[in-house]
Amino acid sequence: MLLKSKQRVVVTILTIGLASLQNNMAYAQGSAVVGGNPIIKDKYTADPAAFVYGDSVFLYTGHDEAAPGKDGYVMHEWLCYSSADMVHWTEHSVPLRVKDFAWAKDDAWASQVIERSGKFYWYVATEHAAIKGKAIGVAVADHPTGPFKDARGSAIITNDMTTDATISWDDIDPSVIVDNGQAYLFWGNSKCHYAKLKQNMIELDGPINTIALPNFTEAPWIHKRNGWYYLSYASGFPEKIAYAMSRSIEGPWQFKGILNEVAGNSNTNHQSIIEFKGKSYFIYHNGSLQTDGGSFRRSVCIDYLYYNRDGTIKRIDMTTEGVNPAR
Ligand code: FUB
Repeated sequence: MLLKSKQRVVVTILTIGLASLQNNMAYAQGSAVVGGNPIIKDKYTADPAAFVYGDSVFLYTGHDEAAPGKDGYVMHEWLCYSSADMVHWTEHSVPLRVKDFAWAKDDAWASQVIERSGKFYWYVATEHAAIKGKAIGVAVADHPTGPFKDARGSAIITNDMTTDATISWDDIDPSVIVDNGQAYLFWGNSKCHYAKLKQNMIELDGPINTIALPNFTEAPWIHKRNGWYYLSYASGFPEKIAYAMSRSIEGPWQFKGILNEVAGNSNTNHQSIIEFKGKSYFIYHNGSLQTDGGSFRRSVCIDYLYYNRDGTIKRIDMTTEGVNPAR
């Protein structure tokens, strides 16, 4: 009897030990850990862009593949995740790679997907193979998870189309909105540009304009709420996220200050802002994933975003807990 109870103790200890080992393994692989920031724990994800479609949020990211200890962006593909509650995320098979654009060379930089008339348009920044510098391409699909294909066979924006910045990476970070039937493309690094898009979403419909924004670095994100247009962007370097507001999408823009502080563990912060099931979310990246996270191995995080009564936005509280399941 005594022996049996000792055996039970041993079995219990072994069971607890095994469960804890399994938990640790799951954490290391990121397979079974749900909730908290960063939201994706099994690979490095950067430059989030989300949109709501039906009952789900679709999240598109870049994929940081730089080896541990190595500096520089190594990014060849874009990833897609979906969620019905902002906490449980399903990864979809890689829907788009740089090599899907025959004219592109490398660098799957920031992107955004938008739906129009049942088609899904994915605007991406990538390096052009023939025209020096970064360029913006657009892919199209019938479903948010693809398959996506190059919608034009050429870039919609190339570096030689914007001459007010002398760097070769000023044509990056597309953000798109359809407002009262008119689509607009915003983008830029060091200068913030915008242009109208034709109804077909794959051609410019007018001149390229430049918006003066204090300390604009990159990552413009355009969104609209209650009659206000919001233009948030990465400011300075290391980056904070700042924002401006306007009653008209074509400005004038009024600078409203800092929205999110320097992450501390990543030079970039790249934001996306959405509303889902009655709450507002700030989706961004930092370098907090153990053990090799940093500026070139970034991870997408989500925290709540709160508006003041006058439409201005409260400063974001970056947390490790993240958000609760949306219902
Ligand atoms: O991921 C490459 C570049 O870093 C993006 O295009 C920028 O927004 C910054 O996050």
